[in-house]
Amino acid sequence: PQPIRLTDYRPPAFLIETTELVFALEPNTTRVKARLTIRRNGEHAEPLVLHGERLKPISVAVDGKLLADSERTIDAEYLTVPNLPDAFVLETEVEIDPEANKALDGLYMSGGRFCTQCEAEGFRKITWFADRPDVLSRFTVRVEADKKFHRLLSNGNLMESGVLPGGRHYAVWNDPFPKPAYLFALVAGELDELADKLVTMTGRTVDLKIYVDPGMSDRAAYAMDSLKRAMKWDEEVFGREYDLDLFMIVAVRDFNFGAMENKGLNIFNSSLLLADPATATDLDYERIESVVAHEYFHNWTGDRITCRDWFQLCLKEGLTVFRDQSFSADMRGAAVQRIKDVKTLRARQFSEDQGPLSHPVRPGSYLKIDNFYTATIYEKGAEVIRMLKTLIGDEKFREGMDLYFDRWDGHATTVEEFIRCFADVTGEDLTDFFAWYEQAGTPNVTLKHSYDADTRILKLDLTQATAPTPGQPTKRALPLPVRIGLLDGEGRTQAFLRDGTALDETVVVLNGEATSVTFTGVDAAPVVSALRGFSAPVTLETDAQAKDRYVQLAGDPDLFNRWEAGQDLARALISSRASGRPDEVGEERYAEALGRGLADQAADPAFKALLLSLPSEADLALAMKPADPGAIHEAREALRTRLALHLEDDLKRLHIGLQELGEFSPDAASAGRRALRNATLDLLAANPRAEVITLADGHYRAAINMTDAMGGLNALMLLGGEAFDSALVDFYERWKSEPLVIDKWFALQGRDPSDGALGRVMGLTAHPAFDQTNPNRLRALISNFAANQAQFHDPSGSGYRFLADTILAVDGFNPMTAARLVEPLGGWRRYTPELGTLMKAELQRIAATEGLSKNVYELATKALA
Ligand code: DPP
Ligand code: ZN
Repeated sequence: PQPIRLTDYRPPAFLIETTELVFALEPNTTRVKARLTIRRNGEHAEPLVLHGERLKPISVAVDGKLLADSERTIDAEYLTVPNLPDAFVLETEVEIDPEANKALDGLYMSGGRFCTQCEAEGFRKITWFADRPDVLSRFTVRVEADKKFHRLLSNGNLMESGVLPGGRHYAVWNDPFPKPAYLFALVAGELDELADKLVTMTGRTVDLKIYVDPGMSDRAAYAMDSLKRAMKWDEEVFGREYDLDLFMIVAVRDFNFGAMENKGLNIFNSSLLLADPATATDLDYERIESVVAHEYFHNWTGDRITCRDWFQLCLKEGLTVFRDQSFSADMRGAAVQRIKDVKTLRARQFSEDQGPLSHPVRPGSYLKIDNFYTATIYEKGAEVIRMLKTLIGDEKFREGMDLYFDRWDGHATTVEEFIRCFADVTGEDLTDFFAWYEQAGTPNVTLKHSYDADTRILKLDLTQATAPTPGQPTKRALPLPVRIGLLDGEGRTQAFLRDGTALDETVVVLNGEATSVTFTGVDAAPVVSALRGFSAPVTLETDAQAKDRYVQLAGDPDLFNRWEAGQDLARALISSRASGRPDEVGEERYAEALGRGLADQAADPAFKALLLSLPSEADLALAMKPADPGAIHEAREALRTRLALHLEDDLKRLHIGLQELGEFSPDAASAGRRALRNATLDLLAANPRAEVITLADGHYRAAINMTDAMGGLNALMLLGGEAFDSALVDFYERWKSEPLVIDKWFALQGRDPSDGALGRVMGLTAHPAFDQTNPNRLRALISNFAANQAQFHDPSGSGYRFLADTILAVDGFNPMTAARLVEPLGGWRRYTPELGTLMKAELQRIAATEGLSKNVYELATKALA
């Protein structure tokens, strides 16, 4: 297969001004009629080439005249019609089979309902079209179906509806906003409605409707509340108002993505929409809030202004993630949100960047764009926007955004044009900054400090370097904002002078390979608190000593760095253990510092919960070269056991003291207390004894919400034995009719770090409730197992073989989801040679398989290159 390259971009040869579609829905034989008004774009004589895949052709007509077979060509990917006038009407009819569509793109069925997923290239599986984001068209959609499909939904406004002969009915929808085909949506089926209203900033009333499985509308209440808060927030923070009179969300159970921002009709994976205290955890609530906001925010950053081509994906995704992170920070507290976002970035993006699949935020080529919905495009894309805001300041950032909305509303554009808006409002040349979009890899920054007590001068020397990544052997220096403050030996903030100005904190911009900066008036030997708030997506090495980290852990006013100091200390202690040199004195000291952190009355419980959790095994594996997951797991557990022993009384006291007495509330403060209480139990479980088993069992059985039930079950899993076995049976029996809860049951067992996990996971694939055609269920078990460092990386290689077998099986019907399972094998070069060889062999076996999808082929071959 030939890659598609950014440099090959050509404007569309034809534009489609209006699109009228008629769907006669039937599970196996849906007829789709399209009437397109088309205009030649520029002076040329090229034929019309429209995308179309898996379509059964019925007819093609131009300006009312049916075309003979000789007048057009239809192959597996295109409809080609030569010799056309400059403006004409194309009418086509095709037949498709939604029920057979297990790839879950285009039109398919989930739970007996029709639904669609068109991003990135699903629309071509519905009808012939210019399925590219720079062809924007006005859509009118008529949906006809049997009355048992009682809601008939599409984008925009409902124009008309009524009954038809033969027990059928219809609805006609019109979307006044021109949009690319990837934002098209259609839903038909039996659904309950939760309705609400919102009055916008200019006083317009918008109807809000969430459609869910019958009987589930109560569970959409939190999503509705999140939607209303997100709509108000976008008005207040970005000045953006909603545009249609109706905004709809539909939840479906079978979905490749998390959710999709179709104009006026978002479609959600039900796992990111439905919640009540009994069945959803606090993490579910938090994700619902952020994803509902994310998809809503796309209305401006994605729908009204869309991407010229798929290389610009970060234009909408990185920016919209930045917007949803900012929203969550305002809803839930900036420091805790930032720590969680950085944890995700490190776990997903940093590991991607250290492997063969490393790519720039704006990639230059691809085989399947589906493979580029990555942590780099999303999470690093958001970091780039955050840095831009740090570099130019809040006001200029807002001015630039306003200009972007003004200048590009209603268009498909590029990252260059986005950045140009900020260059225009600041008058700055942002050419260097643009390199963040084109250069892959995580820069490594070093910081050295020298302090002269006599002159009270502090000199900081910063350098940066980025290791080569595939296709980019040499790297340039990037403009890097490093936020810095100083503490004294007691942890108090020290003011200092920079160019004569007294400051508590400053941003040093590392603009080349090396930069030095001098602060004067520094009264005491400083502890340098650098990269505050994680001001750039880099790895940082400093000359700080353990004693400096303890000063920061005790009281850095920048809560990100306070947390980070603890993580750095833990990383060092775990790596000493993993290399056979445990630092027992250091471990005691660390435990004592954590104890003081827990006792700090001023600190937020959610923050303390983060303080208590050690760096993940995946995070530790990134720092160990080569990585030995077994040794990391042992070392991390050993440190946890020592902490549990040392802090036992504190942990038990907190566990009792934080017990919830009142009503459940999903708010951030209550969730923070539950997180801390569950974190204490998690740590106590590292020191297994009968007493702790009783405690965990009591926690599980007394739980009146899913957060605590999962906290108890997780602790029982870590403790193992009969109590865990019986709780697992109890949990399943209790929740077997709730698919989202049973996903959690599978996920937990995928994560089980105890020996024999693979055998149990393989056994679970034969469980009657396991269904590999449902992406949620598949990922619950398989992706969690592949992230289970200790067991997936079993020295026998059996974990790798199992994953490869699963990828090949799933590729037969759902390539997009199969491809997302390849990544855990991709990091093979980072592991010990024994493990790496076994991982590589499985990638080779995958790549050599006949009939592989482009999706899996691309990732497997890139991982081997
Ligand atoms: N639906 C996915 C998202 O919102 C892709 N656009 O990120
Ligand atoms: Zn998005």
